Amino acid sequence: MLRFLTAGESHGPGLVVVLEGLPAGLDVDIAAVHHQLWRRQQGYGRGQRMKIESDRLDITSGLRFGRTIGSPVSGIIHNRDWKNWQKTMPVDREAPAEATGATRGPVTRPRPGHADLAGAAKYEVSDLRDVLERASARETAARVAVGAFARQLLERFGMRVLSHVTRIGEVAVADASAADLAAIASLADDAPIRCVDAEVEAAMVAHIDRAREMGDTLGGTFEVIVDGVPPGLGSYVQWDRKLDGRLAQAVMSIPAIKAVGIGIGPDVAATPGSNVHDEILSAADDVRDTRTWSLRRPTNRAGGLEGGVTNGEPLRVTGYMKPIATLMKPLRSVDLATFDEAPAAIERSDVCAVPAAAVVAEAMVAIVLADAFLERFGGDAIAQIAPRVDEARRHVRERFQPPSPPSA
Ligand code: EPS
Repeated sequence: MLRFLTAGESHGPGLVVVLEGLPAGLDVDIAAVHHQLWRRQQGYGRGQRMKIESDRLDITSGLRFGRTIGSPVSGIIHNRDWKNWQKTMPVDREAPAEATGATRGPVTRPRPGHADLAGAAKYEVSDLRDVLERASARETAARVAVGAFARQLLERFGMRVLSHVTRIGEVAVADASAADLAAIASLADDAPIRCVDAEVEAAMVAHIDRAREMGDTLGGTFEVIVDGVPPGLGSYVQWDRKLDGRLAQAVMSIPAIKAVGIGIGPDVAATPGSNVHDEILSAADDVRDTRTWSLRRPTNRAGGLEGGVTNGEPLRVTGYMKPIATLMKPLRSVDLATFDEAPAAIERSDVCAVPAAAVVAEAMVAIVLADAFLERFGGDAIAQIAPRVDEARRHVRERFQPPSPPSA
């Protein structure tokens, strides 16, 4: 329903996005798109590049008077750093006479953990820059721009996308799944790590400082949460329609993400069923939320998905990020020009980008969820979708409630 492409090299002129499938009639807050791009640039542990960039999406189509018109939304995020790379990254055989920046020699020592070596084997290039420019996580800025539109569609229908960082290297919050939504929602966007526990956050910052001093890098984990999700998105009837699988693919596709968990994630393997599955209780005796069904779940270890279908509980998706592959104290590698053993190349880089990855994962989750939402309720225009959503809500509310007492 919703599809997008991105293009662009890390040190080229910019990143281009094309997003197709947004219904017409969605009021878009363009400042909010820029705000998401800004959020991705925050976080303790980022390197010098983020001081150069100030990402904004220059929108070229799809909107008129701030509203979607059903046509593809497209735009470009200009790389401010481009002015320093015009002689290294020209598109033509020779850089134009007016090109600025340094002329850099070829990169020949692949970094263990980066796409350098595998990419060189695949595309048969001798300068690893041809690989690393596109493999760079700079591309995630484009995904955040796309995600910002998906997120506004979800918000229009009462969903809210949040995230928080739960581990940096050895330092972790005690129980990530216990963090409450209000605390996560109130995290400041410019907090150093965006962790709900201030003491743990201070220890995370110190951990990153130590890693930087050692010339090392750190990974970690983050959780993305979406509340207000209607039950019934995704499906169990075919493998590629299971929403947990689609979310895992989307989050795993973010550079450096090596595992994805839904709800309590990998802990399910070591925990008995009685402590994994979330009981289903009647909400009849509780203060009932009249907007939804008369059922409640005392726990949400399943992370809002059962059978690959949303179950009305908040969606909880955890991403596990490996440490960044560029080490200032490099690992051993081989110079592919001479075949001598040599330390891996050092490219300017970040020490830790877990807080940024959390923002990127919010975008990817929003895109997948918006796609599943449009599958269920989709139409060409917001005006067609809104009554379908209302009707489904009413149906769920009426279908799942205690039978009325027999009339006398
Ligand atoms: C990256 C290396 C660094 C990061 C970059 C990802 O860039 P540079 O080589 O220009 O210093 O800053 O991330 C971004 C530019 C970004 O926008 O997130 C890499 O090798 O993946």
